[in-house]
Amino acid sequence: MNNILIINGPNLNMLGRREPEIYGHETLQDIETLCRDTAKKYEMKIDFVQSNHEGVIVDLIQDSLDEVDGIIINAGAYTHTSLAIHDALKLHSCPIIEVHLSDPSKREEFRHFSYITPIAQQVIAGKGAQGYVQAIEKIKELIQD
Ligand code: DHK
Repeated sequence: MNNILIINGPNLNMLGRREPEIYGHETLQDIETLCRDTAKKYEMKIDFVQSNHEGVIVDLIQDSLDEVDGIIINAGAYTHTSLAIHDALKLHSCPIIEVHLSDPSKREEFRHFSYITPIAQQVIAGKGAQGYVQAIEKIKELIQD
């Protein structure tokens, strides 16, 4: 069974009450349930994690080396700042999909650059919680190829 790691960065634990007009009304728990239902449908196993701490995310990425078949990451604000997360992801040879609930390219200029994009097979942005479902489907497709 394919094993997918889904990583959520800072402030994503506040979904539901965090700028709902931008991030939607779903909580992170709702998104986790959606991901678990999707993974079950495709007979995949997921680890769904969230951290507000850059080093913890780096540790999670390192610890998953040789353990996962794909990574889905919404690094939150670390998307735009973290060379450390970029470098950790580069250790992996499995497919990596970058997800954002909003579309950072249509927001403030400081959100336009991403350290994740250069190492991601695909970026899914502006699709809300459904973006996570699309990311799981894309990973499935990439693993099969
Ligand atoms: C989430 C965040 O926390 C922001 O810092 C990013 C991203 C966008 C999202 O849309 O999911 O800029």
